[in-house]
Amino acid sequence: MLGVATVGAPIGPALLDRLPGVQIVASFGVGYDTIDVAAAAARGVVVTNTPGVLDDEVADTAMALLLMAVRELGRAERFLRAGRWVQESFPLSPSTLAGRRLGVLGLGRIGEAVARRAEAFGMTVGYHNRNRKDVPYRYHPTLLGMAADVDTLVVLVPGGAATHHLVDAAVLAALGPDGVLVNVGRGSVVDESALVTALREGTILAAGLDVYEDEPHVAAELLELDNAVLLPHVGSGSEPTRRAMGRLVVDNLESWFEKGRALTPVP
Ligand code: NAP
Ligand code: 8YV
Repeated sequence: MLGVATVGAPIGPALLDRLPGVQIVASFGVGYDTIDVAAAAARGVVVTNTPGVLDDEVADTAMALLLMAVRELGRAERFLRAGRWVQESFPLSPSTLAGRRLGVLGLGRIGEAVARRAEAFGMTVGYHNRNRKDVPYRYHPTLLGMAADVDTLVVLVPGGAATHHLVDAAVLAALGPDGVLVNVGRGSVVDESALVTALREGTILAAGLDVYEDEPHVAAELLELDNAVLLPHVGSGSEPTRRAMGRLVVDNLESWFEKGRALTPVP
């Protein structure tokens, strides 16, 4: 076998050693935290991902989660479907979107697409990356500092050891009681048990999640919380976007085997 196309399957040294002829691992997705890139590089194996073609879809999902969380829209729909509208009005949401102060943890390709949308919704935008960028948004050198300055945190850093539990109890507390957390990055970035406590005790207002620590298993404590909007990792999940991702996987394989050059190798 000369090439492997994968959808999030763990790829490490043991598997690579069993496939000594492999030249390329073409992953269906932009995040590649399940692939041991160093082990691949050490064996001369190229790893590719699908950057860029899903930015708008995932950013739209982040905004949908944010709106649903702030305006309690999932809860409102459940209320209507339960036939309760004929007896009572749905309560007013305690908070609103316009005027919110957004902090993006991971202002990369998708983070910038979220920032553009947030501006159009009347929000101010700041960000925390390891490196400052040439963008018109306020840079925060620390995540805790940013969390203290904003009331809305959208997580878009990659998964992996370097970002594990970056969003912990202290960061959540700093967001404050009107705080909203949206995670479309990776579940491992957020300390889920600290998040459950914060949502339960009202340390923050609400959360919107597309990703979890133990997918596809979602903690029972999260399922019980009305102020958590929960999606099953569908950030990029439209047919057009998944087709574009699939096309890029194939284009990478074709380019590698025809021209000896991958189109979107990971760093
Ligand atoms: P990207 O362009 O590489 O952006 C990632 C950003 O995170 C970069 O700006 C990077 O800046 C920052 N970053 C990385 N490590 C950091 C750290 N330790 N602390 C602070 N900032 C850090 O990636 P992208 O294409 O926007 O995708 C981002 C992630 O979204 C993916 O890795 C994936 O996990 C997730 N995703 C989820 C879905 C979904 O369906 N929910 C779909 C697509 C992608 P610096 O290097 O300067 O730190
Ligand atoms: C999934 C994603 O990879 O691109 C990513 O990093 O998280 C998603 O697009 C995709 O759903 C395939 O599993």
